[in-house]
Amino acid sequence: MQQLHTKKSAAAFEAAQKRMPGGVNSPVRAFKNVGGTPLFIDHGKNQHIIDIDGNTFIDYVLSWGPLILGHADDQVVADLKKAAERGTSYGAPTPLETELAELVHQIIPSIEMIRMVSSGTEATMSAIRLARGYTHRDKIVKFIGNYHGHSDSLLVDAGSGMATFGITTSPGVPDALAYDTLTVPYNDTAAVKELFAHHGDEIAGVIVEPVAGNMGVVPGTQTFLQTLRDETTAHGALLIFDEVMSGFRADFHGAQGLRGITPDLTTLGKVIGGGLPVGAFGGKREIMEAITPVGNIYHAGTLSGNPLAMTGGISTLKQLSDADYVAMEKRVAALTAGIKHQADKHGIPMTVHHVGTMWSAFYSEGPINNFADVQACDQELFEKCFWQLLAHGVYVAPSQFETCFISTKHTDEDIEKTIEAYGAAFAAATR
Ligand code: KE4
Repeated sequence: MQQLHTKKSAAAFEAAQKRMPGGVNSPVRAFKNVGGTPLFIDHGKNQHIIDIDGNTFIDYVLSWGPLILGHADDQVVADLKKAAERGTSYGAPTPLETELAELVHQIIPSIEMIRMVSSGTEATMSAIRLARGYTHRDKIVKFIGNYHGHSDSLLVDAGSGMATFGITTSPGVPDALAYDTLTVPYNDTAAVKELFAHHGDEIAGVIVEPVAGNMGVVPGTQTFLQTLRDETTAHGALLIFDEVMSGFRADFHGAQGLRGITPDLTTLGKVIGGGLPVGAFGGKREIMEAITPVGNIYHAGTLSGNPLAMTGGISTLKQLSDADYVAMEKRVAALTAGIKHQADKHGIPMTVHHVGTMWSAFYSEGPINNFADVQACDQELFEKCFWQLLAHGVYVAPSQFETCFISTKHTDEDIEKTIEAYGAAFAAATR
């Protein structure tokens, strides 16, 4: 167990709060859900991050998903250095954008055509506009506990940082806009059928995390996802799989590859940029060609597809193979089984979920099938164990409503160390 020194982080946090709301540039980093001082990071390498007080951690947050090759992967860094020396952005097309577009299509074939953007929020915001413009309808459907970024229409009954702060619909979203966002409990097939029976011909699109990651990992059931596919097809609405997180994470070929269900549109982010700001939306050619400049549904972006960000994505995706996922999934299975074993040993209520390279430890007997189930988890126990894990050199997501990940750089030894850390955390929490 390392003595957690946070003196420098505390001073850095003090200074940061003077100039940035909450001292952060994204709320979940402020550790509000677990209290205490957020750790300010000095650098990372492979599966480790080192904070400015010199504490070293096995990192399972991995920048909320993007770093599937771990921090500062040698090849990615080398490729980025070369790209930066040639220029970082031209505001003009480059062959690199086509190269990444082709790579994505090979891995996720439903994405016949794609538009690069600079964040997951921009990807989902644009996909919603496309669905509304393409169908000439206004209503969209999302699911309680799903988070699709912070564009107004989607900040209704959202998960992730929204759930962490208990504000599921943000002030500032006009009622008129929220009115056109219909929300349904996740995995509630009957409620989906009911909604379509009453509003089917008003619905432009349904956006869903096919494997939810913004209330912790909660997989969409096959029946639920198939019902979304059937109902949207029957009523002329578009099915949008928000795979910003699950893309290249739930499976190399996305949750759509795992479930064998083809959406009309897919949104991507995180891994597709390899740690640089990249998002994307794409899908059927006839739908995507409704986007400017071919069609008249507007989308634009100064840094969309810039060569530096494209290089981050290309360098990352080119190094990944199905074999990598087999190895990572084996480690995630061993890790979550070990956590569950330790919890049972110490009488801690625990439900573990894992899909591909995504995993969550819910402090609850379970079952965990939707947002309400996650809200019922033992928050106090989560918080206690979170700090104990840090003291034992393990950095997990600082909120029960977030997902943990793994990289190709995590080793069997890391898994063993993490399971031991959980055992020590559970022992301390029950003393
Ligand atoms: P960004 O705008 O943060 O790049 O992507 C928004 C987004 C869209 N869709 C899904 C399924 C997502 O998970 C996200 C962002 N995920 C959160 C993690 N829960 C980002 C972390 C943060 O907000 O700081």
